[in-house]
Amino acid sequence: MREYSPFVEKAKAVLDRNWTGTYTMPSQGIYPHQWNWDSGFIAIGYSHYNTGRAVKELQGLFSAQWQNGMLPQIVFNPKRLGSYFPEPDFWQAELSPNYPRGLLTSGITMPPIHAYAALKIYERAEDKEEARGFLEWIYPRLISLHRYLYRERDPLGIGLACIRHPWESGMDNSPMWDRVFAGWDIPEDEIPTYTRKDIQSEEATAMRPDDRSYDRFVYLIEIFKRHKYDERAIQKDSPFLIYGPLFNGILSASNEALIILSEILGRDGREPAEWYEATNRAMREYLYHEEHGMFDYYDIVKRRLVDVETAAGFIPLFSGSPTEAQTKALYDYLNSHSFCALHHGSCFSIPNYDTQKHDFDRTNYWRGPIWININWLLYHGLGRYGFREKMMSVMEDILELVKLSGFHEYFDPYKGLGYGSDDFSWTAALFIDTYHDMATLYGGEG
Ligand code: 2M8
Repeated sequence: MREYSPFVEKAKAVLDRNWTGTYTMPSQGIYPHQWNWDSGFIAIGYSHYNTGRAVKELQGLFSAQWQNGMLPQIVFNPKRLGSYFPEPDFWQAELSPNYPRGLLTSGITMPPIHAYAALKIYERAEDKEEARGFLEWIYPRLISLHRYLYRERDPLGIGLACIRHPWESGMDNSPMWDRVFAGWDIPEDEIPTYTRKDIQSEEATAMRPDDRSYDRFVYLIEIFKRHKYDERAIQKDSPFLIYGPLFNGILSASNEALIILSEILGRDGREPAEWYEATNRAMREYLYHEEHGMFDYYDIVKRRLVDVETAAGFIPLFSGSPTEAQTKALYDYLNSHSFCALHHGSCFSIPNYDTQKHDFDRTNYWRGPIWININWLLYHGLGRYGFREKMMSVMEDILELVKLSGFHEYFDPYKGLGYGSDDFSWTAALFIDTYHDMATLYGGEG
């Protein structure tokens, strides 16, 4: 453990550099605004040593919550406009009657890790009275977010929340979207003119989503605008409506956190308890892919599983959703050659996509590299089901990758090289959290 302790200070320095006074940028270059689930993970890192910042991080984000409860994917910093695409002029979120007046946001959401983060902030806060005040503030907002997801994002009424854009999944250009996009015939004139800001160099171009994917990303935004962000109208018209195991696994774990928050605050926790049961049941029933032995994405428009094997398919372990038989199958697959088995020796766990697939790409964004937030979710899931040795190896790899290559956005599963942005905030924040968890396991400082 001693070898990793200097990196805790380095991680804090990364977060200091990215802290703006009101929120933490995911990274200085490409992501200068506030991102939804990034802020949740970042707050979990801060919860170990700076409750004030953890609270501000979530308060800033929730101040931009829409009137229907939706928590936007991006809260734009007016002083930093110009370097990212798409920005508010493209989203035109003000077309929606639910838009938060006076603020600039995008028109989609992201995986709701925030109730989970709020609970961690409370548990680790030294001043419990003050932390309780924060919980009183955020609790109704969290309930309103989850209510929105169940009320407006479950077109089949089965207890799952759907996403209506790949960016809502957090995994922008994952191979699963190739399957979903297949067969879409978009007339050229329905794709608006736009200029990407994320591909300034050849290296970046090779590691970021391709233009064809971006055409589809912006095409979907055009549909949202056409319907003034009305969920029901979008659901009738859009070719992209997906129930997924990453979004719902996180939603479910946050429902579980809401049950505990309700107890802490002396509120009625029946609603989150019902959500928790319903979502777990629906994941087992609708998202489990028997032949793959893992969870999958469900395409609501095509009424079928997407048929893809990404690390997202293991995330329901995080929320305690799978049955015993499902858990066994999940573990066998997770700990196979496909996702870097224990004692394999020449890979880091856990690549984002089955390494044996023809379209696995170890350097391209969400098509194969290791992402620290996904591995953080997975080691918690493994721990929850008692897979201690595997859990420890995933934790060690998180610490080792950072020690080897720095606080990068994503990592090569074979060489451990760091790619994407350097000084990436959730890598730093979750390094801190993993370090503390590991220290606790070793019985040292925690
Ligand atoms: C990436 O996504 C943004 C769009 O949200 C982008 O590619 O421009 C993803 O890795 C996403 O999960 C992450 O939240 C965001 C900011 O770190 O970057």
